[in-house]
Amino acid sequence: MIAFESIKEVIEIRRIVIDTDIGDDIDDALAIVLALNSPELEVAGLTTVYRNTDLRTKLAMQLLQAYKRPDIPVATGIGSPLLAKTDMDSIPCQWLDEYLDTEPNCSEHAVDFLIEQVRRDPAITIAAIGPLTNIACAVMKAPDVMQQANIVMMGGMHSAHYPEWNIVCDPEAAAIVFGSGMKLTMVGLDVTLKCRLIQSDVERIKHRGKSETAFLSRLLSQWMDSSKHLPILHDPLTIAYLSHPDLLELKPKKISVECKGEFTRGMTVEHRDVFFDRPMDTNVLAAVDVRKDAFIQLFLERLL
Ligand SMILES: [Ca+2]
Repeated sequence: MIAFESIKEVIEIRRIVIDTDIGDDIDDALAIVLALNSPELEVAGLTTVYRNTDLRTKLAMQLLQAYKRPDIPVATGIGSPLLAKTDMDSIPCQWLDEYLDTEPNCSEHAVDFLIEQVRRDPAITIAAIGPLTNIACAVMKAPDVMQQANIVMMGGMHSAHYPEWNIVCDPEAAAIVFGSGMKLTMVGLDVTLKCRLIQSDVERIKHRGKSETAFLSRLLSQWMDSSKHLPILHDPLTIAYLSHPDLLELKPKKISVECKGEFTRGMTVEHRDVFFDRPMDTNVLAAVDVRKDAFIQLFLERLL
């Protein structure tokens, strides 16, 4: 059997920062744990975004502590969308019964943290699994630095018209990111909706019995009691793609974010030349298909 450290020596390690809205859907926590359990990935930091980011930071730190990685910095980011209205008093993570009562371990603002990470290591990947407010602000603050950034984001949909959550929460931020010229890979509902856990998968996670999974099991139980449905692995698929790119089929596309439409605000719109069935000047690599069974197997192996 090859030791974990030996594996780390022979595989190419990809450094990532995860920009997350952990605390609403359970899939952010599942995605972060998947990243921590992937020897191909080195998590250089987490940044929090959308609504009550102080609370999200506490939850992220609690999760890192459960997995014995309190050394990973968690930088708190922007709660308010650029222009969209949201209820800033609403409490995310209201399904969680307690929070870690400690000071944040990173005093740097998430936007500055992201810029600094890309400045120091342009090969780093930002895994964006929440609304794109922090990343849009980083682009506006340091466009030359962020032009080098590699963003892999969960969000949007190109095969149907639907206002996906991460885009619709801050369409203007998404429009800035899609129009920025950065290397952008979009893992949208087109593929993530195919990746659902079944009850027996959840039971295996809940009853794993390892000390580090006890906290995740508690989150999962409380979230399912509140949401009344099984997890869909939107954010974990985005993380799995970083260690196993062959899980997704990608195609270059030209995609814009609709910010004005009466019925279409927050939707991602694909531009196509319908006469010759070809994309126009492309700005995004978009996931068009997923090896679902291979992904679910990988996900469960890594979590368990
Ligand atoms: Ca998320």
